[in-house]
Amino acid sequence: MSALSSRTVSPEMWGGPAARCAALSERGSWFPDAKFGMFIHWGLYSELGGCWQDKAYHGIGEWIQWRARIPAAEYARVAQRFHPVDFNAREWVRTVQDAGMRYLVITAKHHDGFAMFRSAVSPFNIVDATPFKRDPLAELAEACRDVGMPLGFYYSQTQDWHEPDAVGNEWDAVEGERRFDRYLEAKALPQIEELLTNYGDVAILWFDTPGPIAREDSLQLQARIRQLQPGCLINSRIGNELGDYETLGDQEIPRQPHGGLWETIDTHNDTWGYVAHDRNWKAPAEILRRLVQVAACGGNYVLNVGPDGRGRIPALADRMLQSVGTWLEANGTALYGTIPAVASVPWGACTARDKTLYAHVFDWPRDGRLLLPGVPGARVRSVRNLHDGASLAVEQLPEHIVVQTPAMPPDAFASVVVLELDAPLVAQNPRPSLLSGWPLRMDAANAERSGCRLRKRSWMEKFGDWKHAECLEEWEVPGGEARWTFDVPEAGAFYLDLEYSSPTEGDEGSEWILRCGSSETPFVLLGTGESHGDEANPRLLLRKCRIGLLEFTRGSGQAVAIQPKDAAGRQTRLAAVTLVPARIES
Ligand code: H79
Repeated sequence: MSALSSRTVSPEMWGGPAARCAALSERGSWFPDAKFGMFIHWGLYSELGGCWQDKAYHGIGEWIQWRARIPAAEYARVAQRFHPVDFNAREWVRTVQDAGMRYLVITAKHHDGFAMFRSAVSPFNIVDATPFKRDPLAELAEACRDVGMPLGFYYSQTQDWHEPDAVGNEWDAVEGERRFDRYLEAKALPQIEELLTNYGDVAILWFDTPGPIAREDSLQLQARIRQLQPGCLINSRIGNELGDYETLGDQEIPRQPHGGLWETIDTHNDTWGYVAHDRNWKAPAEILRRLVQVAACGGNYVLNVGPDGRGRIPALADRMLQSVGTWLEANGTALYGTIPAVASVPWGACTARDKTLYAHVFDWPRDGRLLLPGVPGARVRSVRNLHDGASLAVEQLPEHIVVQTPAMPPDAFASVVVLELDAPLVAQNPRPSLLSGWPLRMDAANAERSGCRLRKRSWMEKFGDWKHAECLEEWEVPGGEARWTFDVPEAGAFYLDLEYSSPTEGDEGSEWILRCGSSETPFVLLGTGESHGDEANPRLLLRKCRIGLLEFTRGSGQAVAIQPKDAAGRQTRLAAVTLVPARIES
């Protein structure tokens, strides 16, 4: 087993692609309905709060030992002052509940190797190495059990910077050969056994960064869990595609519906572990938008909280979570236990349950008309606001539905419009509609393409702060083309914007052809530059570029298509095209 090297690790380190739960009925029946969970990153790094020797580190705080190259023995001394006297398991669990979250996953051991639980396996644990001497996981397990909250444990199975035999610590000198099997047998497996034996029911064992872990090692971890707690779910980051459900990339919010059982994990600011100087909090409206977007794609949204070294959840985070919880208290019926409905609507997202369709409207229509894609095979019986129950007038056309909406949104964050159908929602018009008054964004993944490839790109902005985009790349010249087809229920004029990144050097950029109806128009895309700090994961500088104005007449199945005209376009990474209403009187 090789060590993680700073140049060879790609987001594949987060685990394989789809993982499936064969025994979902036994294990994970609660999981797809839960929709919203809390992640807690808490460890010795929380005591450091993103600072080491008066230097502030920006980005993910739980990596501070790695970034400051702190020798394991010196880092271990932080434990002597880790005394989280303000930790209160019941308060934390109440915070989880009040936020409307339905499960909790906490770091039992992160990459630093420090166990946040009583462990006979290694003295490098919170009970034996700190003045605190309590076992917070035991207290949390009890508090969760009392309210029926599923509790999961994060365990870093491959990286352990405290152990010479494990992966990740490349700064401390090691005598002799590194033997991963020795670490697995002597620490990881027995500590996982402790977690599965001493804390009652464990809902999830949450692994991370499998990296180079061998299949037999992942299999051994899986077997031990199945033997001790057959009801425990395992996430895909166990490695080797052995998980019961898939965890997407860190901070990855999908844009398209995604099959199987899965979750997205997200940070509230730009770190998982507490960083005192990170003030980049997502506001409640943004958290809700991300939560609803994930649910509308069929997954769970797990939002992280990083308590500080005293065991306090940052006050701002706490207040914002309460706002989220207040919204869910009123609107949760439109979220919990729902299934995905429409992939993409300009004003928000849709979920469904049986014969009910929920439209989560984040951007309230200004013209009093909310347009939804059609629901083939079903009639709309009635429409109402979830907020006040007021019924709304509706017109059902073959390709879309028009709901008459009041001038003001009933809810400040997102108003839910409830459509009752006469039959369960089975399918929806898969083609997007170009609606007057709304921009229509069409992603790379939704293009019909030839002579180019769809690739998922992930890169870091601040350290450990991941961004993701699916892009059309490797254009053939000639021959490359991407085409998007949509319906136009009402004639109108729209700007075409492209979102792309291109490393092209020089001032000329690349020349392209836009096809729309019978017209063919050349246009140019300037180079945006790209940062190549990490060859495998270049930092994309996505830029929006306005190509020009297009006029559409009414009619279904219309298209825009683009083709590179010269070789300079080959390297372009195209993320999306957006048609933006120009609001020109006809
Ligand atoms: O626990 C949180 C992160 O600490 C953890 N996953 C979430 C839930 C995580 N560990 N690693 N990563 C995420 C990916 C990080 C990769 C990198 Fe690197 C760190 C890229 C550059 C620095 C690995 C180490 C690759 C090069 C050096």
